[in-house]
Amino acid sequence: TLADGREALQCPTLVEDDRTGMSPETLKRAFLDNLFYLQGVNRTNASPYNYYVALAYTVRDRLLRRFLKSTDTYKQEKVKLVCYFSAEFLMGRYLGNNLANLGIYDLIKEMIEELGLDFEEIIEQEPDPGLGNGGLGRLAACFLDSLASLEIPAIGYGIRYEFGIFHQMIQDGWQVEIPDNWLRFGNPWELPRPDESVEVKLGGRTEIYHDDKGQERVQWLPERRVLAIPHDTPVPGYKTNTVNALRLWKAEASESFNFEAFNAGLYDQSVAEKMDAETISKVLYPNDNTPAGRELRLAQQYFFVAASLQDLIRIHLKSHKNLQNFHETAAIQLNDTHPAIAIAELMRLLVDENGLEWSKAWAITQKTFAYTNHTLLPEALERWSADLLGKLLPRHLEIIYLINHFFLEDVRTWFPDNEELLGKLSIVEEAGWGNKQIRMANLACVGSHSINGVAALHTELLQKDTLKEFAMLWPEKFYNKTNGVTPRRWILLSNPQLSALFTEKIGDDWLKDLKELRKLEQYLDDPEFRQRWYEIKQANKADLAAYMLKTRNIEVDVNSIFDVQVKRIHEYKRQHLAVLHIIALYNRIKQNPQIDIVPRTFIFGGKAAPGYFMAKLIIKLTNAVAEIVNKDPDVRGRLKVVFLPNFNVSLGQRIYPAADLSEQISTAGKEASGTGNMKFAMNGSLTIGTLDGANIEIREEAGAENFFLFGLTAGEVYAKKAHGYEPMSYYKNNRELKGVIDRIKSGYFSHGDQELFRPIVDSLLYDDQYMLLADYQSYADCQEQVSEAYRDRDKWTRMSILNSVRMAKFSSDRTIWEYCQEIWKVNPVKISLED
Ligand code: GPK
Repeated sequence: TLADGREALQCPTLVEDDRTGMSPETLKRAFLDNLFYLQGVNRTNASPYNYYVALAYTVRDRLLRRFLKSTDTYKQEKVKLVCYFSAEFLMGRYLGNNLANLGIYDLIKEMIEELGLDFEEIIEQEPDPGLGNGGLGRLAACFLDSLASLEIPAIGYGIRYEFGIFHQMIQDGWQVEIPDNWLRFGNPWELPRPDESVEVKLGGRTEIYHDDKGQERVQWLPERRVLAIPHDTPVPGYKTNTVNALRLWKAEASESFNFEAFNAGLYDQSVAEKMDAETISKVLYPNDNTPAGRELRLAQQYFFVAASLQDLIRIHLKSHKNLQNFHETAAIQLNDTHPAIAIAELMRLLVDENGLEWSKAWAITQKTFAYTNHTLLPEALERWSADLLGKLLPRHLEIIYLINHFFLEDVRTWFPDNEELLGKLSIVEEAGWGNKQIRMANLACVGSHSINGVAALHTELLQKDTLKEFAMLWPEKFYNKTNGVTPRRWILLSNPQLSALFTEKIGDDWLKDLKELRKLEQYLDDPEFRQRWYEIKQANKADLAAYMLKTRNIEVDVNSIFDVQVKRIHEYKRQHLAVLHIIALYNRIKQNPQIDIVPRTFIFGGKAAPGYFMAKLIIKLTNAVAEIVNKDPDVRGRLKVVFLPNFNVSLGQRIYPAADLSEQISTAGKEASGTGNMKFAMNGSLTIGTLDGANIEIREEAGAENFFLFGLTAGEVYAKKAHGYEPMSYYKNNRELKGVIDRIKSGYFSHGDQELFRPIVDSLLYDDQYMLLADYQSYADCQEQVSEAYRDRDKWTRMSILNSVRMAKFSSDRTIWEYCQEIWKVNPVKISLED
């Protein structure tokens, strides 16, 4: 009998469900079961990776009920879904985050350790899913965490790249790129949903025809079709029942892939076409703040957008009879212009495929979309040549011309005889010789009800400069939404010791409401609290020091200032300004080996776009300076320079908690917001920065006295350029600066080669687009203030505490709440687990 069976198996009469139970015994049993039955290994031969997979499935099982409940509730209650359209989602590892958000991190850690296993090692088996380049992709990931944590029905739509951002190695000081084959061993977090696949058309031509009512209409006769297969990854909120989906599309050849060719014996041709289709989701373009301009990139953009809109229309039509109120089902946020082709695609779906009248379709489209701009760099604004766009998407090109036609007609009635204005607003740029360019930012502005920047200064400059004609036309469409980051990943997960201190003093409400941290200001004058604060920072520095020793074989002093700049390598971000300062300190020591200098460890990390020559040369320069400085006996360990290869989300989690000083030194007016700046400050780093992006707001929140400010303002940069900036005069008039540049020029860092770094030297002396020389002295002086402040440990610790506890504004929960109230007009929906 059953009872006997239970006895024989020594099961208790009430067996907890192995897939949902949360008791330590059940979790342990589930974990070992997943090791044995899913992977065919046991305790004697399992690898750390096997343990990771077993744990991942144990955790995924515990997400699924909430996941399905969330989806069902959204369907039943016909909620408005926030749809975040993004070509990038830089999610970082899931395991630790999912454990933390489920509230079982400590429980699982204990269970693993009871089995005699190394929890940290298991966490690190997971490949870091790098489906993004930098800030823009990571922002999308922080937003998904906040949406779920705030119980907002939402879905992230993007591309399931088979290869994410390349793995960076440093060889002989140069960046070397290695393909990131992150799916090689499978991905336990994703659920493929082949039954919800859709077809995406590409190429071909259009044709006019007459419908049953004799109406003239247009149809698209595509040249090829690819299948889009959704893969869902559950995204749990922090201690809520809400689990939203990240739905990423994989491209495959259509079922019917060239059957004719196949039957005609052209087997190789049909296989080639299959490979062609799969190419679309093969690899992430590794560009940040510069468009790639390649046909395949446009195909990627259209592919995921077309699949996502079909998905949303399917969802809508399940509970509505037609598409008249589509905008009540989906609030679509365009993460930059990468998905902006969605505007033309929705028009095509409504007009061509669903027979709506143009004006009606246009009203729905504008009510559906909202556009976020992420950059002021003019060269970073996406433009597609009309020829290229028309070849891949012939119908969309026609629709864009029509949108532009009706739009410019309106503008003409509002502002007669203003050809210049028309030229600026036009979606189509006439670049001469019949060479037309489609301006995606203009398309995004015209097709959206909301246009937002990502920090106060950025939004102001968009309105005054980059998009000023649109701001004049539609001031009410413009919003500022200062970026934020999730405190779950960027404090709780990355800095467990600091988190424990927070929770010990004020409870754990801060994880859902970061304003709570303000309560810690009461401990500012408590020497014991400051001591613990200091010790936590030192412990985090020791961890990073051990990592640097292990990975780079460089020994550093944990009592030195950990001076850190981690972000994509770009001239506007000015990593080379920090390098100039290092060389200045080096020169001071060489001139006076006895000089009293506060010891510093300069830590750099970041990837350069593979085709960006100057960025790669800046990496080489940094490593060349490191090589000389680190081994010079005169320096005697007072300065160390470390370039940490392959900066990614996981490495960020190690670095931010260990930093004393956060370098946010972009030319004012160039960095839209920055988000690393926020992660550093939350973890108690002090910032040295310009009045750029969100730095301005960080300084406002922390207090000007707790921030190291230097450099020209955006207005001053602009004025200086207007009056004819001459970098050479700074070189000639500043002895220290001259000494620094001459040192590079002389070949001192390049084994005597005076050519290697000439492009950097020449660009500084003869052009200096980003005004490093103009800002140099102010930066060097400010760094002296940093050193003096660090000499006074108590003072430094107080400043560190105040920075950290005053960062509530930069929780992405605040950012997302503002989007919800002002742009998307959505509210939380509670998910009940009762049946
Ligand atoms: C902006 F334009 C772009 C881009 O292509 N990639 C990217 O990461 C960044 N960004 C900005 O450079 C940051 O200032 C900003 O904080 C981030 O987007 C998120 O808004």
